[in-house]
Amino acid sequence: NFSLEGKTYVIMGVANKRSLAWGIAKTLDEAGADLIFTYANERFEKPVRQLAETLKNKNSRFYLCDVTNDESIDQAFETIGEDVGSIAGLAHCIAFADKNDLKGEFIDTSRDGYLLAHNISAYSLVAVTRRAEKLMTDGGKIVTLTYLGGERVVQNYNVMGVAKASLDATMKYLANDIGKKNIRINAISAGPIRTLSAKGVGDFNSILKDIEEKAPLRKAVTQEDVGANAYYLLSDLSNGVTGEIIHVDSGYSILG
Ligand code: 0WD
Repeated sequence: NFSLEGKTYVIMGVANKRSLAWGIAKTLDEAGADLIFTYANERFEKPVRQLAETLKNKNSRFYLCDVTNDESIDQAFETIGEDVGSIAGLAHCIAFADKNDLKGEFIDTSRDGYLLAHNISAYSLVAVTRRAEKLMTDGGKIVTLTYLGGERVVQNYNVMGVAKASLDATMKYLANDIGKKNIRINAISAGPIRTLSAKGVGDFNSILKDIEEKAPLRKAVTQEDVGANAYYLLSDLSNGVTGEIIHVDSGYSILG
């Protein structure tokens, strides 16, 4: 039974219709899930609500959750607990770095820029998982989004690559902690997709062109590809898999 009917999932990081989080939301909606959206800032509430109106399931819920603020995360997950009780899974699709740190040389990264990128892009997974696991009373599944720039040097990705390396290790240590509660956590390492966040990465077009020309599948991946793999990781289809990084990148990462 591949249906997610009667199961509630929290989706964090929908900024607009191009967001990878939105690709995940659409796939889970197709499978019948109930969705909860969190947004970082009041100004995202309206666009996220408008997007959610286009889903099949009209019962989505919306909560403010700024992952840089512990009280905001507490408040969000306490309210979610009161409103829905138990959740089946969570998609963490959040990252941020100062635009100035996503070009030029990594060596010039400031202390503040380094800490900001790690705070929002890596520590947030710890902070969120600690609150969310309490709501996963019948086991659970968590997925986060990472990128190849955390495994090897990708031009311009700079401090975000170092934050993704931290995110990858964070995901594995969390897997070890929450596994005994039958909660699994995995990462999707997505190939480049044009989103709001991607706009911040210097010379993003040439990263995209490279995958279209050289990756085994000779094409860029889509929001739908990420959604389908997230469905796998957020459902019982992936039972037995935790602490894993799945590359949804047309095979690009196998190239030397
Ligand atoms: O090529 C790509 N687009 C790839 C993205 C390739 C591989 C990985 N990823 C990752 C990103 O690093 C990120 O972790 O996917 C995740 C989602 O990114 P996205 O879908 O590419 O980008 P976007 O649509 O901009 O969503 C990121 C969102 C933010 O949007 P804004 O407009 O605020 O930058 O992350 C959220 C926010 O919704 N976010 C926060 N959420 C809570 N608290 C915070 C915060 N403080 N800051 C950013």
